[in-house]
Amino acid sequence: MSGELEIARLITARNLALEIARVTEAAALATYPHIGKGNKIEADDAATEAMRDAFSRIYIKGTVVIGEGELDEAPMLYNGEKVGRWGEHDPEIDIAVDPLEGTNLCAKNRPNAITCVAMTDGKFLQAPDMYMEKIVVNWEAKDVIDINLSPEENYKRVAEAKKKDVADLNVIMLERERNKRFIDAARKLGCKIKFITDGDVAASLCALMDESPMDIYVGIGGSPEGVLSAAAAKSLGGNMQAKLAFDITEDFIDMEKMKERAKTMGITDFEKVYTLDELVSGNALFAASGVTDGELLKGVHKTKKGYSVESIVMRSRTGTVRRLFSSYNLSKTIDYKKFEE
Ligand code: VTB
Repeated sequence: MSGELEIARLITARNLALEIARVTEAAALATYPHIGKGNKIEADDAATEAMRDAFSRIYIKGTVVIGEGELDEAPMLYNGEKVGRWGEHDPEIDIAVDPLEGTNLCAKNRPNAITCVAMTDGKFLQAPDMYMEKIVVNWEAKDVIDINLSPEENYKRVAEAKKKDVADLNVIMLERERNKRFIDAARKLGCKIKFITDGDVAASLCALMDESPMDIYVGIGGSPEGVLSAAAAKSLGGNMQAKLAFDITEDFIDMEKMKERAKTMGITDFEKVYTLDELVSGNALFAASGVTDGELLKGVHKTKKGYSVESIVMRSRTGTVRRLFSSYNLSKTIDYKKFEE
């Protein structure tokens, strides 16, 4: 076998999701001193720094396309930052990160703070960091959702697809005034609502995974979180639709400015429905690690020997979902630097 062929074989045989789990793990471990300490900025900074450092050891030509913000507002993992080793034969990958999804949840030690990374060999939707209306369901209901229909109609269709009474439908959403029409429709039909204070990537995972009783994630959250959720939806064979929310009437948002920004990113149709393939084209990878104990992932804990952290990794090409429970033994901590010279 020629050298090139061998390299090509090695590259395609790689399951990057497993390597990426070490990146989300590193970020989760770094949040440990900040869990429940009331300072979300410090927690986020620690996760971001650790995630960036962990990426520097991965053999990819990575570009952060959805990161902590634009270069002028985010010194690390900013949109456009190159990460990875950038070796000659390394694969080119677009990356979306949320080093700490649910900074408030971490600072207040509430459930479901996670660290997450998504990757694609295609493209992620490029949108401004703004609000996005989302609907996420698992494989059983993937063909019945339509974000342009009323929430009521979507709840009924999902209940029917999942062969359950609409009164047993578990709807999960952010508890926000802007979600009123999703709440009213669920109340009218008598669905069960699970309100979360923050963290709609974890909530989307709940709607997607068979381990959780949640049936549908709906409502308006962040657009970067939407893209990360889409990578999970694609990997798990579920579905997601989204629309950028240009009609939010909250004082602190200047919608005209948002529209201008969107236009510079090539978005001119403000009513456009984004399908799963438009949110993430190509193959998707998704990895997340728990920060605080949650429904799907245990958080980071101190153990007698070091730390423990739980992660989940998945990819769309094969549909494999892996759970990793990692115990770190601090007495054997490796000094990676010495292998890199
Ligand atoms: C959303 C949601 C995130 O913050 O961005 C939310 O997608 C912000 O909403 O998961 P508000 O502006 O109403 O607070 C999270 O919940 C956490 O980053």
